[in-house]
Amino acid sequence: MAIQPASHEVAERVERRWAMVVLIIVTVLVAMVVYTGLHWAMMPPSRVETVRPETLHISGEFVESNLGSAVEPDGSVTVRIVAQQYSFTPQCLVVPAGVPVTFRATSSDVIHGFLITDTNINSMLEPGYVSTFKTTFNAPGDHTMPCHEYCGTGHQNMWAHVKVIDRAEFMQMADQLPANSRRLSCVH
Ligand SMILES: [Cu+2]
Repeated sequence: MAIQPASHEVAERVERRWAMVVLIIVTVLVAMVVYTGLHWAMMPPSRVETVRPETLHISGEFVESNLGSAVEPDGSVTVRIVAQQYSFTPQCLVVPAGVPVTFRATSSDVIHGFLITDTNINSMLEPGYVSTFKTTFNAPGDHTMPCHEYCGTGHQNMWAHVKVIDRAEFMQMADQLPANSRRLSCVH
């Protein structure tokens, strides 16, 4: 009859094996964070900017008439967005290709997700905080912007469109805006 190893030896071997598995998982996850951070410029927000979610619609930069795309004096574009259960305002964004675009977005109720397909934009929108993101769209095209953070029973229907158009066309649209409005969107 073979000599059975003592039970504590077996336990030790099994524990060491599982600890190794955990160590490998943690190492892979850290490597993924470093890789996406360096190569896809995917970063957590670097600063904290607060806003009062209960007065978004009354005053400040997130009032409805101020949402959408605006051309800044330096030629860059700022897009302001509000997420709420279960839609984004505006529902259709229009931005120029080849121009630095800054997104400023927040939520008026619960946590929502902010992701634009085929770009490095992937963030969370939290009530009380402004999420900012800078990017440049290389080429004209259509992207979708789904909410990818479960936010309630209507979550799966929550998404918006992003239309990237030619720079000259965009600037022409911006020039044709009425004097009382500086914001562009493709919502009709
Ligand atoms: Cu949502």
